[in-house]
Amino acid sequence: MTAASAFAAALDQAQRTVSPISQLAGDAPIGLDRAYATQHALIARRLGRGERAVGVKLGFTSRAKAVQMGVDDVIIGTLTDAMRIEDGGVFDPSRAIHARVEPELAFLLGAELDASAAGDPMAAVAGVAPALELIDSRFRDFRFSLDDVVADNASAAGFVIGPWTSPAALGDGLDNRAVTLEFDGRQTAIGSTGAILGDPRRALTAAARLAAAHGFALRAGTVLLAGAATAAVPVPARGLVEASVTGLGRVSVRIG
Ligand code: OOG
Repeated sequence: MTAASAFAAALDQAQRTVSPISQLAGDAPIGLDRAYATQHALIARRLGRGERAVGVKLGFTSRAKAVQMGVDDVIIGTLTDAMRIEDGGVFDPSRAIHARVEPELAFLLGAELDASAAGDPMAAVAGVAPALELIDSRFRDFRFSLDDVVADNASAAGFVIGPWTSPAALGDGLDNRAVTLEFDGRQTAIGSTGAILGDPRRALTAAARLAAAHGFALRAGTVLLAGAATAAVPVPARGLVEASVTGLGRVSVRIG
């Protein structure tokens, strides 16, 4: 049986050399536990090179994404400081195999988010922001099983966070706000925050459950990407990609 460390080495090499690889175990699934062990080993390699873990991301919290990729379980991955791009900054698509972009919502934890804690998970949230996520599967043709994509750190490649709004200033709920994705001012995708588990606050509960089950920490200061509100769109060769969420503002990244 191939060890998680060997899978991690292959995924790490694929990312660093921008060369896609075959799915990890073909038709024989590697199993969710070994998939998360692989992801942790992959992140350990990155932390060993000096990166810092700064957050987590959820995948497949929306139907649009689950249908697009043919999987239907929510998954969790790790964000490092090296993946962060400042709002309005640049993403170089030549560093990715076949990058796609998704409009999202981000949470900033002001306190530890604990799966066993009762009550409103928003109590642990210090800020909410519009976000863009760049994903890039290390697997050929962007095709994978659930275990593969877990091992591949949920396809994480980059993320951009817009302006934070404090929960006290949010006003209306978070469950029905329009989300748009624009390329050079042209609308490319439109969705609703309600696409994220019916209400993105449920992403907090899901993250707490997955973190407890699979060995992730959700401490104060953690950024949490709640998952895409629309299907992912291939990044253009160059140009400006922007997302907006009603009442939360805009966030952008320049491709090129
Ligand atoms: C996996 C990542 C999914 C989301 O927001 O659902 C994801 C992928 O589709 O490659 O980030």
